[in-house]
Amino acid sequence: MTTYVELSTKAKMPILGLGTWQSPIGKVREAVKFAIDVGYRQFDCAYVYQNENEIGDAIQEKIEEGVVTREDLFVVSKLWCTFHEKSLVKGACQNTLAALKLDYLDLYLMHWPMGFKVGEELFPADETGMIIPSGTDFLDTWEAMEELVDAGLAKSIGISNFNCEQIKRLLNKPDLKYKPVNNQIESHPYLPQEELVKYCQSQGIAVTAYCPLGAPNWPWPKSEDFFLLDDPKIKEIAAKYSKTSAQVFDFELTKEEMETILSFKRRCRICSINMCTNHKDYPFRED
Ligand code: SBI
Repeated sequence: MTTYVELSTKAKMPILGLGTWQSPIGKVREAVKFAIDVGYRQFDCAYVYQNENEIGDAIQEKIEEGVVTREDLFVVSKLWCTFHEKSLVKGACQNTLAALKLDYLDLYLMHWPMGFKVGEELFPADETGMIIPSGTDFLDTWEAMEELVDAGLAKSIGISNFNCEQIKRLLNKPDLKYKPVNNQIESHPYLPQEELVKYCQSQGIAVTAYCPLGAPNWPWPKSEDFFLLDDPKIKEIAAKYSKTSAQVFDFELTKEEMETILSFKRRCRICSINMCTNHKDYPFRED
């Protein structure tokens, strides 16, 4: 049975999605097909993951097999930072749609509030290794994303990695046509981001957590190397229910157990994307 969260557009978003970052070409097709077979209905994709074509093949196969219909699925993708110029947004979305072999996305997110220099390189860097920004403003990029809704390319639009101030700036845009329905942010017991979550929810913005298990396969060193799934307190709670640390969906924790998990003193951001600290719209400056 799929459990949903209702977005401000009234669309129903399955609460559990398959993340596809680092799911390699040659393997992601089987992963997506298997996920559909076992009941996943939300797929979290992005242009920058460079695997959307194979994900599209898998989705098409499962639709052709009659296992699911397009309407059963909730497909999310994200506008990459090198496409923030207003003139590039529609083409970027159409590229993603062509790769996924879909005629609409259920949700299209602005992957980061930061625009990068236009070009083939996904992370254009200067000789010191720091990002080369574009001169774009995310408010303008948002206007181009609003047009995707009117053109029928995206049912809903949202944001990712936006901090509170940036969300306020977007919501206060005088001629805002569509509010973001979702903010996808890093959130796990070592960085629950309760204030940001509460603020988003107070504004009708549903929150999606990324790295919810502490990113055990993170490809780079973590600021303070940690393995959340090995945390003794998490293991203790898991053992009580005869579960693994990662299995959290078919049973309920007590209020006290939730409090224990939310009161971890250790605070670690995994995805701090340090090469962008020079960017005017770098979102994590305050911590
Ligand atoms: C990539 F495809 C390459 C690098 C990279 O670093 C930061 C984290 C990120 C991202 O921006 N969104 C992700 O899901 N992973 C990423 C993705």
